[in-house]
Amino acid sequence: MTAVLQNDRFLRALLRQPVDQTPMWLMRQAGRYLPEYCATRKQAGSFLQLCQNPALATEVTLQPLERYALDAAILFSDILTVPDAMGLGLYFAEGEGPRFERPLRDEAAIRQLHAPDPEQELRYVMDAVREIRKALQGRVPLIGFSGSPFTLACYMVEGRGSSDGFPVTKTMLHDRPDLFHHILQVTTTAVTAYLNAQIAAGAQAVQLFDTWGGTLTKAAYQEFSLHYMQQIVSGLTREAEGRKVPVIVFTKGGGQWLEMIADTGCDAVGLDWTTDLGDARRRVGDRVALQGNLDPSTLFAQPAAIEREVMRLLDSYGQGSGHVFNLGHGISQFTRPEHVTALVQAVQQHSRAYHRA
Ligand code: 1CP
Repeated sequence: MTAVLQNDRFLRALLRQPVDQTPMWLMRQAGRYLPEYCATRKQAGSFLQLCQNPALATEVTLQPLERYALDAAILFSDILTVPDAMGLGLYFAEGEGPRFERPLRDEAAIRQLHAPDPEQELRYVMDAVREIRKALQGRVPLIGFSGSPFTLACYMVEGRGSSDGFPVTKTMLHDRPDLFHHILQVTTTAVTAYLNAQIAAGAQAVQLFDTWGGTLTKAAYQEFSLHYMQQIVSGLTREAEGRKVPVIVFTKGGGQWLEMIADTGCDAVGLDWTTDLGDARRRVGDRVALQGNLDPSTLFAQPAAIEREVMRLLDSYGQGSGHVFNLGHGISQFTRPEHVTALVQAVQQHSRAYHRA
């Protein structure tokens, strides 16, 4: 028997149903800014071993909930486990971020690409979802996630992160759009099956992380990123355990394209901090909920400044449901945990006034 959900503010806000206060969670809420995360990661050996160990992944997923009154848990994993399961060989060079042993560079390898079976090659992720749901005992909902096909393809072709705009990937996009589309199509099949398997295993909402879609032109964004995210949204299981399973689409740098993103059929659009929350609400109307969008660097400032920024954001969104408070991108590893306490308290304290009917 699955435990009854005790706090459904997050799921309700994503569906624009009334709530008593604005729900919140933080992108990368489990991570290196928490000393207890660093201790568990050390115990696991490496970041990848941590992801592949369902008991330890469960432990770190719950760590931020022990400290802070957050309204959702997010599966502890990484977007790059999917290309790893497609045979690219993920590894982390110490202090240098993710790398692939076999990046996609030649046509033969690209034509052989196949979508993994989530309950086989990604079994450890599904086991983690099941174990986290048990450990949560209905305290808050669990978010599952995946990278968008375009964002995954950036790492798959480049073989690593990039500080200068993924030049190898962009070259393939322009010179061999047929090959690049093939990668995106196989990855779309993989991501759809992966998210549906997470939902079957117990994920109660899912988010697509399109971290690099915002580096494209409008036309290229539509053709190479949005088109595939829309296919995924259409292919997802939208109800489980008698409740809707909301879908959040987050394109970093996607502020110019909110209406198009809302048209994918998602329930909520994630915003980075460069878009004004109030303007975004006026643009999308009652089509979707909005998630975001505190600049993560605000958390380096003193609690009084954090509180001011929270008040400004809540006021910018205004009265009523449909807002999930979050950062505009992942929390920095250099954030002081006490500053997150100040953030969570400020959202709790000041958001109630916006939900009195
Ligand atoms: O402990 C460590 O050293 C690893 C740091 C780390 C962590 C904590 C990585 C490596 N991934 C994660 C976890 C992670 N990644 C989560 C967990 C759930 C959470 O608490 O939110 C999620 C949702 C991700 C998603 C992810 N991984 C994205 C999309 C979101 C974003 O931040 O833009 C991307 C682009 C990645 C790739 C990745 N994995 C790790 C790093 C350092 C990176 C970025 C690489 C780069 O381009 O520089």
